[in-house]
Amino acid sequence: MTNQTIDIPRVTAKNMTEKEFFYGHKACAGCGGSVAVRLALKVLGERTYSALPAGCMAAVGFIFPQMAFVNNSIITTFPGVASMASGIAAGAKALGQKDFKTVCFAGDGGTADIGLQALSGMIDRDDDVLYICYDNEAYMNTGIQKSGLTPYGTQTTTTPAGKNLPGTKTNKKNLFEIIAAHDIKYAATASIGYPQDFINKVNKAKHTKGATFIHVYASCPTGWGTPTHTSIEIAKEAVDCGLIFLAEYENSEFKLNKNPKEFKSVKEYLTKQGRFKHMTDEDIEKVIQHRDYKWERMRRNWSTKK
Ligand SMILES: Cc1ncc(C[n+]2csc(CCOP(=O)(O)OP(=O)(O)O)c2C)c(N)n1
Ligand code: SF4
Ligand SMILES: [Mg+2]
Repeated sequence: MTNQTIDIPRVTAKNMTEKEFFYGHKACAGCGGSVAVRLALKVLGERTYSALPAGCMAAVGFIFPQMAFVNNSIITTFPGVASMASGIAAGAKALGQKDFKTVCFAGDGGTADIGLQALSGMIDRDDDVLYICYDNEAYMNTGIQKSGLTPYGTQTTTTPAGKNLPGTKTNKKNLFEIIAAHDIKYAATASIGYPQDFINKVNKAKHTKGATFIHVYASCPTGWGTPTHTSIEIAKEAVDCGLIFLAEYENSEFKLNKNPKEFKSVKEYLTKQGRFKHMTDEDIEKVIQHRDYKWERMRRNWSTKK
């Protein structure tokens, strides 16, 4: 589908509003999901309706009477965030409202597993909603269970690791390409470790009429077993070692935004996280092989132009 976004005013840390729309929440120190929500709302502005399914951002943001969202926000059913957001966008339009944006903030479980059907419908109808999936690679709010976006090797409470137990045995679902397969107007991957890139993508989606999607990698010190002060660094390292990629899908084409000549060490990235501590060199080699397979395919088929 063609996307006709032209001359979008650039938003940076320097010219971004000083207003806050998500603060006073009860997220753990170093929570990457809360960074993603905060930054996205600063780009989208106060005339934004947010819809959140069950998950950490809903749990930490709606503790009555200490509501953390300044803009209009609602907790939705777990599988229905995208359809509720479609309804909000349609309702506001029917009331004659203009210059508003509707956004979903949903976790990896809420997006790649439980909410996928409603999300697919929202994109198919090209409803005017931006859907942001903050990916902390497990169902964190209920105590770290494996989701469809938990990567190979990860220890979770439903995929334990031990002498005879390997942790998660499957690879992450290829969510970005599942979304792109709908021929959506605009979709992107991002990481809180590359905040300007994330801001640019939210800004592009803000100025795109119709369904848009951003999959943002968001660290979770509690579920990952990482020090709270390393959340941004570790989300950057995930990209630098090639396990997470920065890309866009627009005008029916895939584009790699970052195509490094050399990757940083996967082993270093994995071994500093409690959730991967049990992994053997052989396990790590499997992760590297899968990364290389994916990158070979992306580099062959996707645009790498700046
Ligand atoms: C229909 C339904 N099933 C299960 C739950 C329990 N539940 C609440 S939050 C949550 C975890 C959500 O995980 P994710 O979407 O990845 O978001 P995160 O908590 O990691 O931010 C689960 C399983 C629920 N509230 N509703
Ligand atoms: S458990 Fe993880 S995702 Fe949830 S609030 Fe804490 S750091 Fe954030
Ligand atoms: Mg999650």
